[in-house]
Amino acid sequence: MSDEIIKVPDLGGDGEIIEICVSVGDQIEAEDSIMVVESDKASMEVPAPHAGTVTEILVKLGDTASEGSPMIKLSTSGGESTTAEPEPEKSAEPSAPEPGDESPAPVTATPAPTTSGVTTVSVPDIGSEDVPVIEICVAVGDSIDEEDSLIVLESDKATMEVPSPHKGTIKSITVSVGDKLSMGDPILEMETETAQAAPAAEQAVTESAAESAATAPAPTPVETPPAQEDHKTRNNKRVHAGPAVRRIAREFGVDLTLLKGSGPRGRILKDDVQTFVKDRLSGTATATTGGAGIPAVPAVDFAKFGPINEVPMNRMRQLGATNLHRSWLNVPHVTQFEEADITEMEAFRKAQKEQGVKMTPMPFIIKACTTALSRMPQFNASLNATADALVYKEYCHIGFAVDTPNGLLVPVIRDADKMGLQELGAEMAKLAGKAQEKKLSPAEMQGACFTISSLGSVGGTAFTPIVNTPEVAILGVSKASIKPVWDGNAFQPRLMLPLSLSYDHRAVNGADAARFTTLLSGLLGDIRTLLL
Ligand code: CAO
Repeated sequence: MSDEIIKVPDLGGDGEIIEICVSVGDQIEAEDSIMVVESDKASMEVPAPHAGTVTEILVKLGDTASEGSPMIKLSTSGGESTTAEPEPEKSAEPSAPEPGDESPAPVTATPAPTTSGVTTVSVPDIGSEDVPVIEICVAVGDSIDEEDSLIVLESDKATMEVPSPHKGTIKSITVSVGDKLSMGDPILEMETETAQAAPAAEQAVTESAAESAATAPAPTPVETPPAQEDHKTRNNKRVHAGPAVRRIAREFGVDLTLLKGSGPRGRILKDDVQTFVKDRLSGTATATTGGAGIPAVPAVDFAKFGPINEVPMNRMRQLGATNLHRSWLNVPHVTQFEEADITEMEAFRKAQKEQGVKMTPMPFIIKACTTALSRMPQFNASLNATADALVYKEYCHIGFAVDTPNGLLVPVIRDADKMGLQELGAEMAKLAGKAQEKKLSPAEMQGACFTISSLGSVGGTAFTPIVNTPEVAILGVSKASIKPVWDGNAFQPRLMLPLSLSYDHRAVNGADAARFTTLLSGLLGDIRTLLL
């Protein structure tokens, strides 16, 4: 471990420190913002060059940040004590990029005067090519002040606001969200209120920009910003916030125009966004909510209560979570419980095993389900899209839940009703193996009519599975155990298999559900009936 002094990099000029984003003791990652520096023209975030622990803060709010002045001490495990010179994550400031710099250069929109009083504003030197537009901050007709943000660009490394070089009115916008821009690309045309001479601090107009201004592009329709922002609101209140704050706001879906900045000159700080979110969440929890009417779960800072380790969910888990949540919210679930006496089935299974045929209870359960589905077709159905008709299926594909290290997968056995027990066992083993190896194709996970989720090899006496919508029912299977069952004369030790049938009560009524589980229980209780 060694302490490293992180110094202010070349910011293209001096600036005032308006925000310190770290505290002593913070463990930060490479690229995390250390502080925000604001000059006359722009605000810039200065990212950390390495991961480490902040051991000392060598600046305070209001200090002037100049190139080479120390910012913080960072304890790193690398053992190197050389001073790092991180490139700033910029929002808008003229400066040439360092050679080999992966971060884009600070930006200032480049104005190009035209004879008509209309100025084409082009992308300045941003140090990277093809940087996507993630936000358009103005609309045609907006009256804007000099330095108001026009667009926000986001590369792998940095988010950059491109501020207006002039006060004026937007005549046309030539870019859309998602467009990839490079230096010199026209952004918009604006009618300026004064002469269009570029301010001294701005970079010279590039030749390409000047040429594009000469043949100003035709106006294009304004892209609606992703969050359906109210342009009127935006017109009345320009947003003064750095890229990191904008990023957080985007992540939380916060419209920055609704916030009052507590920073210098009304600048919106991270704290403002956090406070806004907290207020909204606590408000939501008590108020009658609109929309789906579901109160949000308040965000909890678990680190306040002890050490934590946050691990992102992989994409498969996230998709699974979305599907389960959607089903749970949309489907009125009821679960019907039943037990099947599988004593005889188990004896048969064991006898098969002794002859070298390995078979778990699952193929029997699948077979019993396909038989029950053929006798009660209301379970082999789905609601149509408008939930006012039932779609009966004349095929019988059975999904079964497989627990994998990457999450729950549900492969589908096609035409399971046409298979014998051994074939079902083999097909199940093949698909379960593919699931474990992440080799299932999308087609192998689609088209199920009914799903079985077996926790029988794990344990438990019952559970309430979530219907795999648009199917109308799912069978949960728990661990079989020996129970005393009264035979009319005495208690007999019988192997009882717990069954839990969750169903969509819009499509299936309770009596039918009880009939279905009773039928299943009977089929499993006497497997000869599966042959009928
Ligand atoms: N009762 C008692 N024992 C059972 C049983 C039950 N209901 N079900 C299985 N067993 C036994 C099997 O017989 C086997 O023992 P033997 O080797 O002595 O025969 C043992 O448990 C292991 O079975 P298995 O898990 O290898 O095979 P399976 O056919 O029962 O299940 C599969 C296959 C893919 C369904 C299973 O591996 C799996 O992934 N289950 C988890 C599904 C899941 O996560 N569901 C929850 C979804 S909701 O979050």
